[in-house]
Amino acid sequence: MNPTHEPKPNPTPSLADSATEPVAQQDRRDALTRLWRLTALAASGGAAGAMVACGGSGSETPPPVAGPTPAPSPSPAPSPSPAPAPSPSPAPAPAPAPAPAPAPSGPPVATNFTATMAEPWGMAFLPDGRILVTLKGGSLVIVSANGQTIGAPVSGVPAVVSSGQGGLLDVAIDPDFATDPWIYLTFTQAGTGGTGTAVFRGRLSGNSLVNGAVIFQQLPKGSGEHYGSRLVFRNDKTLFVALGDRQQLTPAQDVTGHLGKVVRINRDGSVPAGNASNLGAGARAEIWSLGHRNPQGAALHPTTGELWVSEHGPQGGDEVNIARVGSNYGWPTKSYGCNYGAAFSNNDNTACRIGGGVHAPTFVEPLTFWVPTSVAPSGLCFYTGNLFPEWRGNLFMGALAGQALWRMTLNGDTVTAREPLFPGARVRDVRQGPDGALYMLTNRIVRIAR
Ligand SMILES: [Ca+2]
Repeated sequence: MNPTHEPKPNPTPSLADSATEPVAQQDRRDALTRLWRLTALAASGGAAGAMVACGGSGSETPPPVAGPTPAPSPSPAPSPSPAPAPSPSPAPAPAPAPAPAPAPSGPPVATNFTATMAEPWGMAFLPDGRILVTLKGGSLVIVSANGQTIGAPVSGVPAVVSSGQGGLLDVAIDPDFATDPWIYLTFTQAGTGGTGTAVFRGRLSGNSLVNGAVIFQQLPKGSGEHYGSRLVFRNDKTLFVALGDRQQLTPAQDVTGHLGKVVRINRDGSVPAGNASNLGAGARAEIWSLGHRNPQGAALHPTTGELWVSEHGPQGGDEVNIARVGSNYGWPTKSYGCNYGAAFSNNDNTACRIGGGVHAPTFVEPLTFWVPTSVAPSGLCFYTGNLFPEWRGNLFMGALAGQALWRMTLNGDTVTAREPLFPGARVRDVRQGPDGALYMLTNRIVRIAR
């Protein structure tokens, strides 16, 4: 990869590649870090809004911001301006004119939006502002729009194998949810040969899923971790499913199976036209792209409509990629990370990188990667809201081991800078709310607003 894009190795995740960041950003990050530490424990909900603006449902248009505006209330002001006319009578002291609606300003503040939950994994906003949250142990719950109530488990969810990284994983709502309320789930399914990721859908009716069916199964099943998985609807209403390699390595290059692949299916599980056509005889028709290790973040780019994914590297080598049809991302042949236990010094892992690290020309280079250690990337979200105009078009990524929310600035498809925000918790998922706030999933939902 172009060396100018390569992050500087640094042992401290919170300072990684700081050399690429403008000084002002570093100062800002330091301020944010202090702010987060101050506010992390301060429980104070805010109003929530409705519908997801990133993550699982790409075909939705970002709703107008109508949610919680910062404190100064733009009340229905009768007097539009400080009355310029000289008042003939000095008598009644005019009420102070309400301030005009303020432009969003002030630092981002993270507050606890919900109580803690048991191993939450994925979340999706419903059109009415409530939030679906999966719990890895096997439950789907609905959080009220104000974050105050976590409902009883939704019935009709399939039985899952909750062990290690497996369980009930991602959730997405149908692009046409308003008229046909299908919910889609990824989960760890038992079957011949072991376990595998599968996709289930059911119609949400009250606190139940009805008409439920498994619409896709990752094959072959087996043992190991690395289930993936994220669900993202493309603008044509087909469904991307990001699938891990199950720690089996070479099957990520085997086109007769679904391990280490992004697949694309129709909402009923059938196979749409337009998937990879360059993979030769015997290739699975669902395959969109291959050579992925364990993609646990995915989001649709708001203007290009392309699928961006984050995936875990081994020891270092976490990546962000644009998953393009028929493209091969190199695992397990190439990685900027090293095999577990490989030694390196001075934060320079170049000598132990798998296959030398460099992907091109045989495979697609990552847009950005993390070395020499892993941050363990999870959910992805492009910010398109109005609450943080300075963040519009940025890519956000949760980090588990790295315990932060990463913000990446982009110039087209190039990651131009990145910084970790709100350190101190494992961030499993991140979504934009209809109010323009960011909602990150740690062991609860945390709302980032100003
Ligand atoms: Ca790769």
